[in-house]
Amino acid sequence: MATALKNLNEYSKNSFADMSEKRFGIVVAEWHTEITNALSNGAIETLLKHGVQRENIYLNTVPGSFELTLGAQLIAQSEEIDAVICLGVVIKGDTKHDDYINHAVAQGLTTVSLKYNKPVSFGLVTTNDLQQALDRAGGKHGNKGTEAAAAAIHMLSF
Ligand code: RBF
Repeated sequence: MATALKNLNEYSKNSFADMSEKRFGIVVAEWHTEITNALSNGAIETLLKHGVQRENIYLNTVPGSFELTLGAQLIAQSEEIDAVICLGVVIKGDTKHDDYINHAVAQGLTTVSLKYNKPVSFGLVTTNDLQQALDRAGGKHGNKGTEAAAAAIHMLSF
């Protein structure tokens, strides 16, 4: 569904469980850092807003979005961590690299989530250009980092 039609920033927080003892790993890709930093800030703000303690948020970086899967797995395997939030931006170029990366990450994060029975949020912004990415990192289409954090909280309340 298009972001313009559905924006998880509008979620209701009433039905979420107590997050004060939950531990979150955030994995952020280092490509397009002006955008991934905004996603990461959105995710952290959302966790704090829902009562997560600052010391229970573990921020890690990976070189690019392709590495989000291994980053997620290394964190998810820790018994201390309740949920993983993965953030990255892949912008379409002249070649099909975006397709390969995006599909690999979608499949990889699904696998990690099911393997460890933990929420692993897919906060990968996949766009045609930089402006579309900015629009989704605190711009007119909200912040996908916020949404990824909200999705993790939602699933921990499942
Ligand atoms: N990583 C990203 O996070 N976003 C990108 O837009 C992106 N574009 C790439 C384009 C090409 C042609 C290649 C080869 C890699 C790109 N990567 C990108 C990096 C990728 O996720 C990964 O870090 C590297 O391929 C090393 O495994």
